[in-house]
Amino acid sequence: MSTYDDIKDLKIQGASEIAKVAIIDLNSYGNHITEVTDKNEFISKIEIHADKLKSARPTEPMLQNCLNTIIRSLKETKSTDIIRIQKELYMHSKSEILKIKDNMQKIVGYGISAIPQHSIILTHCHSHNVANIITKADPIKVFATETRPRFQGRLTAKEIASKGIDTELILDDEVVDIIDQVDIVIIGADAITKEGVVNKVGSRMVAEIAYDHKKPVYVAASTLKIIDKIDIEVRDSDEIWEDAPKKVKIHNYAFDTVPYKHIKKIITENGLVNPKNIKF
Ligand code: RUB
Repeated sequence: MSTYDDIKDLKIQGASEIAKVAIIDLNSYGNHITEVTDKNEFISKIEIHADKLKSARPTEPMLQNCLNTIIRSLKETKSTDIIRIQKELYMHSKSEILKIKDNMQKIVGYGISAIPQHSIILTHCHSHNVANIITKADPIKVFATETRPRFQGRLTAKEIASKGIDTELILDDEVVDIIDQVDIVIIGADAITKEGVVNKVGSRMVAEIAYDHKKPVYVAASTLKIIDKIDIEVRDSDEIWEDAPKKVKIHNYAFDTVPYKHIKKIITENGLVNPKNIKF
């Protein structure tokens, strides 16, 4: 199986992890390129491979932004020697990965500061940023939605429970039933767009319910996820119902957009940011 397949099939999930793995794959692909005669030919192969990786999850600006930065930097090189350019590819790849890790560390720090002591938290799907914040913040209880159809909420529940935190997995449809017990909602993001924050389908419902019940919604996301607008990935209907009758149409959008009206703050590497102050 290729990295493309692993990303497409959700063996690797979550925006930050997808971006990191794709960068590693691009670097490794570049280091195995032989029989090219010049820099342009090398970069054009890299671009084709990067486009394929990006197409595995079209709603992932962090993946797109990081790969684009690497390619842009490669294009600026004065080197003509392919071995030298391969070394530069390695350096640019390393620098993007460090940026992702560094941002995540800062987001965890700011995230902890946003969570009052002894809180009950609700989260949706599985976000590496959110899971890190929650485990460090040590809340008294966490509700995790199961997150149909791929059940990433089980990953969240398993990870958080393994740290000794009281964890309860709930049906996505139960959010409205437990929201009054919750102090704070915290979700991750795949994209920060002009229209709102794009995250796993169901995020908009969770945020709207929280807003109606006067519970603050925080989004933990690196600014590497900023993009003007993005197409929402449509996934295979089999994920929802494998042998559905042919006449039944199935809708399987992977993500939805949470309007900024429903978000209190975005936890970025620069601190707790009012969505109005995000620069596009
Ligand atoms: C995962 C998802 C996560 C964000 C957060 O969706 O919606 O909330 O990707 O990412 P999927 P991060 O499981 O379809 O990839 O891990 O960077 O916080």
